[in-house]
Amino acid sequence: MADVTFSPGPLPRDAKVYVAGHRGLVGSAIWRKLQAEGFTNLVGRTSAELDLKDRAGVFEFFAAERPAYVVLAAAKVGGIMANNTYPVDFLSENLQIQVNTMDAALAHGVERLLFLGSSCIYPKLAPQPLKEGYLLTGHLEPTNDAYAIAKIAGILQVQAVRRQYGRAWISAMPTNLYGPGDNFSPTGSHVLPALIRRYEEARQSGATTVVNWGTGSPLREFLHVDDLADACLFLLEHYDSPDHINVGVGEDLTIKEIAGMVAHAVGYTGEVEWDTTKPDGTPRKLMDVSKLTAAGWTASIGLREGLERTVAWYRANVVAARD
Ligand code: GFB
Repeated sequence: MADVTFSPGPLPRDAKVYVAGHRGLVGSAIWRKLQAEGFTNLVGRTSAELDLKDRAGVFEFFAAERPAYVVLAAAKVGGIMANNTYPVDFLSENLQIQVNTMDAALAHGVERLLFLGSSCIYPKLAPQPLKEGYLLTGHLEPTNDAYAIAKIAGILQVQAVRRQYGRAWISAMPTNLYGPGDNFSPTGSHVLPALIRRYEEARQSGATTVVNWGTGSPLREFLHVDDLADACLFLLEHYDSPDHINVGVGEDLTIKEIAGMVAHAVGYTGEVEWDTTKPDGTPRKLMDVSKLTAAGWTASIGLREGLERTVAWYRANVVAARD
């Protein structure tokens, strides 16, 4: 902590904060959180207004806006099939977004930046729960190695900026996320929104069978995105280290179990089949959250409650928008 001019403590509520990716699942939750906490000078750009892959455009944006703080929540993200099918896009687009944003933030004097990664940075067969120190100790899960490599590069860039320039930049690695504003595309989404949509559509149409992907036996941990947003502000105000820090709930369940919870939350009572030609992905990725817990933060939204809220959001926003 001695290598930086930033001192952890409350961020001034009138400071200019740039939330990169403020329309996405994570960025929009962080935006809501900062607004609720009284931040009055938030800056965001849609991808149509500012393409973070456009290096010159990103530098122009930073020169004009000069944010004091940056939350880097912009990324190309997707579920297991999207990652597996489009590795070039996940590698190249994420590297460009990160490098451009961090280079421009460095050039324009940003002292404090939070970079967000993912639990898929850890080796496929790492011991569980995943401690931060397991990074780069083994082979990655092949279905998302391209995305993981981009995120690992981001962690390294944050560390390099700290080492070379003494800036108080930090990295947080959230576990699998869900919540309002998620992508509910049947082929591109993560498992939770996919199940919510599939079960809801089956309930509405009276279908008696749904087909999920894989064997249902992999274990996953789910964090509500509003909890992540709360953790992000906590970290911006309290955490200052070159080492990335895990953000999760510290508990996981099988995909079959989560499917049962989604069926209950949605009110689907039919049969469930498993298409084992679809990939399972990594068998387990449970975060060790002891570092974050010791720092003073724990998640507060239980999975049952979070699921009910997400189903309600889906019905009010996605289903209603289609009707
Ligand atoms: O959420 P998910 O796509 O991502 O899939 P990962 C989790 C598990 O749910 C896998 C199963 O075992 C899937 O086979 N699953 C069952 C389904 N039915 C479905 C379905 O309809 N859709 C989806 N998507 N899955 C991603 C990575 O891995 O996790 C990203 O690809 C990122 O890089 C993200 O890190 C958090 O947890 O396997």
